[in-house]
Amino acid sequence: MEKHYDAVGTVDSGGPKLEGVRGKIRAKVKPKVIFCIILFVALTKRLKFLHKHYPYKIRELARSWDSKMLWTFVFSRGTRVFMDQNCVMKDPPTFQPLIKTRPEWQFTEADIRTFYRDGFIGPITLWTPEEMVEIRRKVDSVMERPSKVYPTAQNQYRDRYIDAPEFWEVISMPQLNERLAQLLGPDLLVWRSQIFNKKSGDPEITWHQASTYMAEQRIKATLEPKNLSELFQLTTWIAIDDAYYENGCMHFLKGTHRKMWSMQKGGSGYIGNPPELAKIIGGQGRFAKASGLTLEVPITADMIVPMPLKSGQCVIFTERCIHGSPPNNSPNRRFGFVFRTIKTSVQVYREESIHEVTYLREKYDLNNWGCALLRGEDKYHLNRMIKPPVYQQPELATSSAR
Ligand SMILES: O=C(O)CCC(=O)C(=O)O
Ligand SMILES: [Fe+2]
Repeated sequence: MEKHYDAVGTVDSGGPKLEGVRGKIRAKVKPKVIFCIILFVALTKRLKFLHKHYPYKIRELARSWDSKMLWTFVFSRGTRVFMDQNCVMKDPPTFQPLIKTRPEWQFTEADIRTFYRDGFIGPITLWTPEEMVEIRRKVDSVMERPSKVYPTAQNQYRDRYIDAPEFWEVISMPQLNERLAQLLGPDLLVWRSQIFNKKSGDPEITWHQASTYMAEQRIKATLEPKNLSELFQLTTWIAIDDAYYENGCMHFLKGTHRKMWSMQKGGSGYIGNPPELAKIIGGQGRFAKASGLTLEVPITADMIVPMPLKSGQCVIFTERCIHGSPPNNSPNRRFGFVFRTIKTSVQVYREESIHEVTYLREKYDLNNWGCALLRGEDKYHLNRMIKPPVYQQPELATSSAR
């Protein structure tokens, strides 16, 4: 075999001119190939014992990036990338709800199965329109106060569960955490809350997904679960106002949570020729413009699930399920209150004092940040904790609405 190769090489050499070209190519390619080989060897998990001696960025890369992520990036010459940790989401051993609760909050086995099939569950009714008048007033009042969590940040609405008792009151309602516990287990932490106030005329939020929120720092996972392939995090999206198509309600691509999809640099926000709605959400809105990347997911009409919500309803989903929302073409705001929950075995922001969200060019000083115990017990003690703020007038009785 080797002899044949040599012979072909000699016969096909094409004379001194071609040899010269080959030499030039070899001279150019070799250092790159050698660099890649060294990088792969250095980052391989087999050399884990050495990783602690690497410079910070290489060390974190070795920890969060697997070989598929590295190969994809290097062999596409940086045009394709995994923006989050490559992993699969497996079904649990049983679809039985993980806790028993009051009948009006209890999911059935079929509900849990549907959640694992689709990646989300909703709409779920939490509060009546009458109860929402007071909740809306309280949530809006927080928006008028500056944040004590990140006083110097441009975004004053992030993680206000830490300083705003009105937010904690909403998040900690049993009709919410009893449902989350059926999917995630009895011990729960809140690690982030956000406001998605899409005003009239605001653009779409383009298709995206996350597993460990690695996209925020690119090389380092934000969440570190014990097992990447099980469910460890859930997002709850609560409609403070009605959310419907014209004001840009949430949309999901059902079933896309099973794996993390690679992304290509630039592009139009979608691949191929998907239905018009997929193109609208794929558009050039905030997320796409900021990251300049397109998810390599072929979208068909049957995958797209709109999630219009009445004020007081919510949807619970895994952030791994691709989601996004069209522009707000209505005269009204579309106000979503979002919080993110993890199992107590997940570590957040390991060794970080400033958290960077690279695609938004935002930085958060974590000095006042901490997780809050939402339910159960924290047996792991992996995270810095805060004592949730208590609202002084607990007159907001839990609703019996489903
Ligand atoms: O509010 C939206 O349209 C998007 C929200 C979202 O991406 C999230 O909650 O993870
Ligand atoms: Fe999201």
